[in-house]
Parts: sequence; structure tokens; C-alpha cells
Amino acid sequence: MILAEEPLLRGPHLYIDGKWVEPVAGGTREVRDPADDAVIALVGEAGAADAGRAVGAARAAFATGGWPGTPVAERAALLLRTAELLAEHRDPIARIETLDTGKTLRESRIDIDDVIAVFRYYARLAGTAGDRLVDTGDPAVISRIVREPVGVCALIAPWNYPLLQMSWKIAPALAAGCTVVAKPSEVTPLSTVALVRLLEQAGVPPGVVNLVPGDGPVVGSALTGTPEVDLISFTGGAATGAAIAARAAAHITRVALELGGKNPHIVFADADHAGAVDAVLTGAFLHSGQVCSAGTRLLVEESIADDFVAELARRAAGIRVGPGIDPASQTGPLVSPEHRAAVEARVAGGLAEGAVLVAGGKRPDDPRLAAGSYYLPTVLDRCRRDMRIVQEETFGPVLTVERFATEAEAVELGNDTSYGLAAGVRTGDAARGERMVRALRHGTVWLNDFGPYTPGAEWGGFGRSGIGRELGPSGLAEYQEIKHIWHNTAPAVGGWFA
Ligand code: TXE
Repeated sequence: MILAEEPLLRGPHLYIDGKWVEPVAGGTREVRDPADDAVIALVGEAGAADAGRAVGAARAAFATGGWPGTPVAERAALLLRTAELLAEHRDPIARIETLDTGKTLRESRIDIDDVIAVFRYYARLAGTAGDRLVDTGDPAVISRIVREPVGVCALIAPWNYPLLQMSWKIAPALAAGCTVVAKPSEVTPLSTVALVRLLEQAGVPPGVVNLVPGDGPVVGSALTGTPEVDLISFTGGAATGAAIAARAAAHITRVALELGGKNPHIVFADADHAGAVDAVLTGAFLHSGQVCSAGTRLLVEESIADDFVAELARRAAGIRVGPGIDPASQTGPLVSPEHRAAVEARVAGGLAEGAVLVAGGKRPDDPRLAAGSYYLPTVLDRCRRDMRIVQEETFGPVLTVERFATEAEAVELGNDTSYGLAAGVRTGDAARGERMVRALRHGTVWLNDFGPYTPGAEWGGFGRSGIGRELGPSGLAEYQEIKHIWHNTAPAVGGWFA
């Protein structure tokens, strides 16, 4: 139980109405390190009743607790204090995130720096509410558009970027004046517990932030099937997102959904070869491919394809897979044995469909890695657009390769997905690059790069990748209602029936 002594993870782990409490029905969950399957922490497991209490606390804090009416400067100050506390606790939180998710320490530290940047960004943005005056043509009327908090928000996050994804939701929600109930993934709840401890230290008022770690179908369902929640912000799988949207529809609850993608990385023959190989490897294999925007679908121009794929396979085979906590590891295990089994089944399906294995395709041979959920970086050549391995999200270190002959074909293949989260284009021809980034129907398109994001730029998807945007001003707008105030400064007798 490596993390038992970590002060940020001291129990109890449910945070409701400003108090750390045990679940009503008792119960704990074992949290495991995917690097060796060892139990690293026991976390209180919320049930439906706890979710109900948390929603009640958030509702009361919204209605009577004063948070929505708190001066923007105070809300911004809370976010800034939280950012400072995160910076102070960067090392223990990075360690927690690595032991919980399997990602390398280097990645966890980058995640935390990004989280700090997001809290700072929304602290700055909180004061720019986007209110505006509307010219009605009548000088006696003052017509104003103002933005108000949407209300109680259920924030449901996944396991691949637990702290980061939750922060992309909590920071703008608090900036907007909403109150929240946070539900981290049951697989990786630890860094969110730490974050809520820091929010408490930063002075968040009771009921404004509530935390209910627990099972998706139990706690998640309780949070998404109630009229007491005004907005559900969810990041996770497409099937779960669809189920949540269906439940939300019963109460016309607003939804913001980020549901992953099957993201093309398009390499033209005129691209810088070495840079393109690096970018394709990073895009596909960072965090063992468990990234919603992973570039797991390589589209490469026919004339360079054989050489390019040979080089990719050679380099993929050289990636050092190992425990995230070991600085020598370049990438870590998959998040759980169950998830690895799903990835293995998808690769087997791809091979049965006719894909040709040129790298990986198995667990590492190293006996020291036998207890962890490791899977080697895998390259599948000779794939076709209609294969399931090409169309369905694998969420593992698996790169499929298709070849194209013309720019038009590259566009057609790049848009041949039901998703639309992200795409990358690699070319040395600036005019072609511009044509491509406009033609691709994805929420983010990288030209001669793959993967970066920044707090000020919107993140989200076209198509089945979701609804709405996180980050940027739109990420704040998700948590705001728009109100039109019509003020007649010279009321007079009149009206339709006068
Ligand atoms: O995610 P789930 P899973 C994709 C990826 C992966 C697949 C399944 O392809 O293989 O999804 O992963 C909560 N009501 N992504 O099953 O179930 C759950 O507790 C309310 C892409 O692990 O979507 C967790 O907190 N909530 C993705 C969160 O939903 C429910 C990142 C996400 O879990 C629920 C992760 C329910 N009925 C997986 N059921 C991305 N967009 O990056 C589960 N949850």
C-alpha cells in the first residue's frame, strides 16, 4: 500500500458539503498500480445515496450559499490559490498520478503543469464574462446580454488523464460560479482526491465542490438521471456518452461530451521524413496510445510508404516500455488487465481482417514486466478504411497504416470516420497544408506537429467525438447560461390591449 502514508490521500475520500465523510453504505475500492497490479490504496466507494447527498449539497450551495453571487475577483483568487497549491505539491501528485495510471513521471509532471496553467487561465478569464449591449433602435431601452452560471454540474472524468480532465471541468465551472459534484473514474480516483484537498485548503466554500468516487453505472447514473443537475460534463467512451445523453434527455439536462476519436495522421511524400517519423511515433504511442487525440491512424503517401513504415517499425520496436516510475521508461503499461485484454482482442480482430503485423503485437518478453498490464507498441500495415481496427477506437499502442495516392484521397480517408476529434498533416508544401487543414473535419488539426494543446484554444470534436468544447472561452461558456435583460427606462401606458 505505497500510498497509505500520503497526506493528500488520507481518508475519508468523499467530500460532501465541506466535510470528508465515509460512504453511507460503507465500502471501499482497491486501487491498483498497472505497472505490477499491486494494491496501492483503498478508497471510499460512494453509492447512489452519497451521490444524492452531494447533489443536494451542491444545489443548496448554488441556491443559498452565495457562490454564484461571489465577486468574480474572489472566485478568481480561489483558482489562483489552487494553482499555487498544485505547484507546491507537484511532486507527490505526479507520483500519485503515475502509480495510479501507469504513465511516466515525466508525463505526469507535464500534466500537472498543464493543470496549473488551466486554473490560471480561467482565473484570468473569469472576469471577462462577455456581457454586451444590444442596440434595439429604441433609445429608451437598455438591452443587455449577461452570462450567469448554469447551476449544479456533474463532472465525470475518465482514467487516462484523471487530474487534467477533471481540471478542464472544475476550473471553468468554478470561474463561472457553478457548484459541482465531481466523479473521477473508479480506476484512477487518487489525484482527484488530492485536488479536492487542495481546493479545500484554498478555501472553497462548503457545498461548492463535492467529490463522490465510485462506480460509473452506480454513482454516474445517479448523477446523470436527476433533474437536480443542470449540466453534465463527461469525458469518456462513446457508448457511455450516448447512454448519459439518453438519460439527460429525460430532464432536458445540458450535456457537454468529449468522447475520444480515431485520429488520422497524414504524411505526404514532401514532408521532412525524420520529423514525420518522430511525430507519428509520439502521436501513436505516448501514454501507450491511451489518449483521446492519439494519432493511431497513419495515412501515408504511397511513394514513400514502404520506407516510412519500415523505419516506423524499427523505431517502435526500440521504445522502452516499463514502469512509469522508472525514469528509463519511455512509456508505461495500459491502465488495467481488463483494458489490455480489450486491446489484444482488437489487434487479433485487425489481423483476422487482413492487417499485416510489422511491430509489437504482443506483451513484452521481459519477465520483470510480467505482472503489469504491458503491451508493446504495435504497427499494423496494409490496413483498409473499412476495417474495424481502422474505424473503432483501440485506445492502446496500436498504429494502423493505410496508403494514399493523391491529396483528394488523403482528405477522403482523413474524413472517413464517425469521430472527428483531431487530425495531423505533415507536408513541406505550405499551400497544400492550408488546403488540408481546412478540408479536414476535426476539432483540432495540427500542421507539421501532433499533440499539443493550450488552455486558450478550444478542445473538442466534430461528429461522434462529442458535443461542446473544453478550454478557451467556449470552455467557460459551457458553464454559463445566457440571459437577455430588456430594461425600458421610460415606461408608458400602452401595450397590445391598451
Ligand atoms: O470508459 P467510460 P471505459 C474510450 C476508450 C476506452 C473506452 C471505454 O476507447 O476503451 O472508452 O473505456 C463513468 N453513467 N475512452 O469503459 O465507461 C466511469 O465511471 C455515468 C475515451 O473505461 O466511458 C468513468 O468515470 N458515468 C476517453 C467515466 O464514465 C459512467 C477516455 C469514463 O468511463 C457510466 C476514456 C454511466 N452509466 C475512455 N458508466 C476519452 N474521451 O479520452 C461509466 N461511467
